[in-house]
Amino acid sequence: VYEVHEIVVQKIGHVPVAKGDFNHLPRKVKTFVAHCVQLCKPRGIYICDGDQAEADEIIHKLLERGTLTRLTKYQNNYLCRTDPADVARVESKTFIVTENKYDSVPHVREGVSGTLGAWLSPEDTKEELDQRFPGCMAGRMMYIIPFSMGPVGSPLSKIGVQVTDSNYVLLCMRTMTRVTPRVWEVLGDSDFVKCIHSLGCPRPVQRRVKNHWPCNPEKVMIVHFPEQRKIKSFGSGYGGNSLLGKKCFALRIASVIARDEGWMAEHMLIMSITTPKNKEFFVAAAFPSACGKTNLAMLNPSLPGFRIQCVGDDIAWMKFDDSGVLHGINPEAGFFGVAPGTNMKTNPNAMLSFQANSIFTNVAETADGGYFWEGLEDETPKGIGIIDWLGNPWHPGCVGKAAHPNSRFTAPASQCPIIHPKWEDPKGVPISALIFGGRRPVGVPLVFESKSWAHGVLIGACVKSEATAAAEHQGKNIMHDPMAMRPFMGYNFGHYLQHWLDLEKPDRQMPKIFHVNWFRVDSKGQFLWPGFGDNIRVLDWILRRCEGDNSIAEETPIGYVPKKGTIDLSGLEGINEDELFSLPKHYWLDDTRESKRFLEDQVGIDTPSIIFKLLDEQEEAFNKC
Ligand code: GTP
Ligand code: SPV
Ligand code: MN
Repeated sequence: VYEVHEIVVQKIGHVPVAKGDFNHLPRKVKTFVAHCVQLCKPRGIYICDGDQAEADEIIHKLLERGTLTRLTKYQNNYLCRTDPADVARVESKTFIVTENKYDSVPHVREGVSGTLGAWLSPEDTKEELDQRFPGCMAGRMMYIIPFSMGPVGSPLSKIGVQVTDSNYVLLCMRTMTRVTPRVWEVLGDSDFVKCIHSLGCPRPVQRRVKNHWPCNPEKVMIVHFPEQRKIKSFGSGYGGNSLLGKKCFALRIASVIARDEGWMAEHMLIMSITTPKNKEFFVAAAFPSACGKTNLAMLNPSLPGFRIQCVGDDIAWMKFDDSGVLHGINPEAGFFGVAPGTNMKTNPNAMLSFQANSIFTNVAETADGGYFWEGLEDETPKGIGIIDWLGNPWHPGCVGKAAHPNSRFTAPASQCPIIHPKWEDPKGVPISALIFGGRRPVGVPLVFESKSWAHGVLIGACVKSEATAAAEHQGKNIMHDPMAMRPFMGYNFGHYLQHWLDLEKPDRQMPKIFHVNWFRVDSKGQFLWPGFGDNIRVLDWILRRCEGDNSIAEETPIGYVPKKGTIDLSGLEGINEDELFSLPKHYWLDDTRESKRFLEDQVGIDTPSIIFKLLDEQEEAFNKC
């Protein structure tokens, strides 16, 4: 025990400890930090405690430097404009490193380039990292961040330690994870996930820093060592590249831990729906990046009598308990949500979550100290001056967008008006249904249900979506994004499908599996479904199926679809049910064959045979139609 006010003068080698007590860190953490210091050569180390004074100090520094601007319209809200070259995840520079290649990625067909994760050999990785990390923090502070994914001390939670030379990253990690010295106590002598992040801009800087946002886009590299439970990220300060608790740990590393320990780490929201009969259900849903998870998780229902509460909006860790019920937690503590499109009509609960203590990255700014992005036109004073995400004057009708399409808000989940009282329950919440979805402009009905657990795994494996701005992909092409996990797989996707299949056991209550599509369009390109709050109508049908109502569904080759008139459309006008639910035979024959080709090409011999069998059955059934 040491006095809070005692000045601890410590050094690791020649590097001074600017804050915290190195000697009181758990032994394995000391070894890890000493290794990072030796490698990265920072000017000092700063052991974070997660308290408010720390946040105030960091914010003050970032304001002074110009990385953050205060948004004076709200309480403790800030705008950050990044280097325009550092705005999204960089999938092409993200790798999994294992001794055996096929532990990381499937056997891809010869001549085809793999899309389900990228493997790098330990030798090549070492060569690449040796060109980046030595001395990479020269002249910068190294922050040591203790964090818990999931409630501190919950049996479902996991601990990580991130070192970073970015205080913006520290600020966001404080919101997105639980940063507290209690983590050191819970950790003791156990192992933790080692996270090393650097902006890749040692001082004196070699490249011109834009927007007070040091980064190194030419040398970005994000590597995962699942066997060593270690992550190294270089060159980017942006979200999924730098907040290592999120996609790197909670999905890529955790999916491997989950396979080893018999649970699931998924790119899923978790929400609760209470029906007018006062019955509560929890569901988890997986949509690819920027396809509607945050919006669904906080939905404002348009049908009377329903109540929605949010548990999480991006990642779910789920495990079957002793009585065979799947329980899920949200391992995160905040929302890192897509800003454009968010407004009081589409997602009032998100809007209310970020009125204070939030950070806005790459949005536009109004002259009265507010945020602005596409979708806020009706909620922004007319004619007010606007500065776009690049720092230039902007007005409606300008060529470019005001906010970057992947601009984001970072807000504490505790501020969400509909956060579930059990969102931090260490046991998690019981999951009744799993829902997949994506942006599918043609062919795919509003909702359908799998015929079995295995068939649901097939539906997940066939998830496709129009590309979005969350990563570096361009254009409107439809990409496969199986289980909404394509960019987040930590191991061989074929083995992952087998893991899902193996989860089914006779003594378990397997959740029902569904697929939804809010994005089908008519011949003029207009959405056929209003979406957002009206998605409650689809959830209502899903829950009636979970309760065993067999009168509302009919079997088709792709699974069960709603019988006509069984989705509550009361109060909605002009819904073209026939078009919304049609299953064009030729579209689906092509789609089934294309999915089969995709799995043959991308997953090859690693594909569980039942998956091909079910696809063949689907093709045969359509041929008979
Ligand atoms: P990540 O944070 O990248 O994982 O994204 P997400 O899956 O949480 O997506 P989010 O809810 O942020 O939505 C992304 C975009 O889709 C936003 O621009 C939304 O306005 C839009 N969107 C969400 N739900 C709907 C819907 O039901 N209908 C339509 N048309 N658009 C939607
Ligand atoms: C996603 O792309 O799915 C996100 C944003 O949630 S990021 O954290 O950058 O991955
Ligand atoms: Mn996401």
